[in-house]
Amino acid sequence: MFLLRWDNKCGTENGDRDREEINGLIIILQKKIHMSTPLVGIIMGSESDLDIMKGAAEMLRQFEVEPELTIVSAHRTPERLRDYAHKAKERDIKVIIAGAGGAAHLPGMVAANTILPVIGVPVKSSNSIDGWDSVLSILQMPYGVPVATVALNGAKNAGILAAQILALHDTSIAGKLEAYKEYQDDIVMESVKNVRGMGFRNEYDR
Ligand code: RP5
Repeated sequence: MFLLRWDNKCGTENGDRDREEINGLIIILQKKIHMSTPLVGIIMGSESDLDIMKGAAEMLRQFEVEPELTIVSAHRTPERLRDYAHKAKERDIKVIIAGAGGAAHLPGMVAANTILPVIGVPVKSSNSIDGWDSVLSILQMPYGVPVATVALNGAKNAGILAAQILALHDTSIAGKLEAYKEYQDDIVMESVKNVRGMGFRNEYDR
């Protein structure tokens, strides 16, 4: 529709004004499209990780960051892994959250193939030895290829950490993180009141 109006009026005074208007609209649309491209990529080795990994997406949504989320398996889809990691930066992803269980090489291999920060989430999966296998696989990255590892099943913290990284250049996300900290403070103070109400002595909060 824009182009039709543009074509019809080209060369006239009105046409010049319309063209400026249209160029302005195009810039706004481009900015909107840019804003809506995902800034955080959440990937996991298997659909069986989703129950845990969706926690990262839920947390990011609290800060009004809509991430993308998909399955990328290091050992079942090694080419997809390389491709995802290589293209992430040019796709404007700023942080990758990667979760896996068992011999969890996904976060490390993604980190090996991109300069973006990678947050690793060890998942306690069905094939796991109490989660230690994935904790150590993700945590103990050799020198040169870091993966910021959160706790076992700590996808929610991965979401918060990703938001904190984005907040370095986004005051709106930073504001939401501040509010989240205050909310956590309020929750604890509510518990302090509850516990006190149960008759326990507390001289500190007198
Ligand atoms: C890992 O193996 C996955 O990340 C998952 O945690 C675990 C089990 O995968 P499935 O056998 O359930 O697909 O690669």
